[in-house]
Amino acid sequence: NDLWGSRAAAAQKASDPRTAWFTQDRYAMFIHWGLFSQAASTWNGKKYYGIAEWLMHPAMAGVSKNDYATLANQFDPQSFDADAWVAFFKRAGVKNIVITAKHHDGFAMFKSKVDTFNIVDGTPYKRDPLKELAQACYKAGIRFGFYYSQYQDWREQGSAAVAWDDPAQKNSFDAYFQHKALPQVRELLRNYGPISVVWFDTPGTMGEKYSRQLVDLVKKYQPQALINSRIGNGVGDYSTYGDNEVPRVSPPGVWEAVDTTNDSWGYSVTDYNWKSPQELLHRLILTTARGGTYMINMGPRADGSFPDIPQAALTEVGDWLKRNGETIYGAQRSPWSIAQPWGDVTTGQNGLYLHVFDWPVGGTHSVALYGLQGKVRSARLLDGGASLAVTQDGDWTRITLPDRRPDALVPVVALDMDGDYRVKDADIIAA
Ligand code: H57
Repeated sequence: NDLWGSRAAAAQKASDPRTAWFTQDRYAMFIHWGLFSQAASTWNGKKYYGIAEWLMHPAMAGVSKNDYATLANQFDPQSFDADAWVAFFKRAGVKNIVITAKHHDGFAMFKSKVDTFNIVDGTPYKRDPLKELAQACYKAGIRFGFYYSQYQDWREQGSAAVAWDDPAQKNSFDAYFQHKALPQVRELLRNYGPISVVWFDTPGTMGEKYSRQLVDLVKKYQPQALINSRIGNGVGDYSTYGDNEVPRVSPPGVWEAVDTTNDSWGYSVTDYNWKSPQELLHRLILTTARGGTYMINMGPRADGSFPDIPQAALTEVGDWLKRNGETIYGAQRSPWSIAQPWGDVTTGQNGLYLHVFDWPVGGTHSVALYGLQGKVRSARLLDGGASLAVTQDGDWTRITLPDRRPDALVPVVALDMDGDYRVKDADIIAA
């Protein structure tokens, strides 16, 4: 069972020029928004503690599809404001977004002629938020992509590995796929302007011919759009790692880490395990340092507003990026394939950026690099500019830091170099 989709095939596509923006931009936002946001991990007054968008599943509340559909009667996101969302994306410093057009619950957050179980035809709201958001993103220069659950659709009997209503009503996967999945993806590709990414999820046992049909559709209407590896069967353009997984060793090819701001993806009243601003920034840096693109998820409330804690956290990361963005946007992976004991490294136009997560306390305040072959011309604090002493002695390069840790969420040391970033042992950080 190929839970996350084949990653290996995407490695060969590293030089595909269509992926250039994706590896330049480095930072994207994922939005999980749907009927599950309305339930927010509760059902009939009882609280559930799994991921909110899985509420319907028997592993959580096990809600029948008819009961679940009653959520649509109340779904009325009057606080949704596409321009306000986009202003937040800008402030957060993301360059691309991916929003759930249809999650496993089968509810379309866009106007669909294929199935009335959609936000325009099935709720009091009657507006198409994806249309408004796509337009607002386009105006502001934010790329727009969508998530579509191609394999699991718990509305459609038989399309998921699990079906808990009436097994007698089971449709075949093929019927669901031809009559709902393909035509809905076609609607999304035709009616929302330029699409940056088509993000599929958990292909499970879906056959290769289905993956190929989806690729053909994307190529026909949006040839520039990138497809993630969770389309299954190795036909995607880039590799998506596991949910909340930042790889420890630099992977080959074009890839992405996908993370939540807490543990749930959809808005949940039971999940307060928010990552701190610093933790989020560390994970963005660790991903960039391994050569990947980082996509961070937010789950808006059903009314279209964002919860305060992750919104504030992502704003802080955005403020850091305003002052230090050159270490992320357009930056390349670290010459080392793993992180340093004190933080991590990215490669810029003129040298290396050392992101110091753990400021040394006591002794000589220094960070050390093992095995760097090229000459370091000078070192300075990136934000503030104070120049720092550097020594290079055999295998060790040492930079002396000020005693007092700068106030930044993550202080950065910029090393000015001549372009020689060879290291003696890329996967060894200390002798
Ligand atoms: O959309 C988000 C994320 C991007 N991928 C989706 C998730 O909803 C798939 C997550 N699947 C993880 C998984 C594996 C086994 C079952 C869920 C709650 C209760 C039981 C489960 C989850 Fe399990």
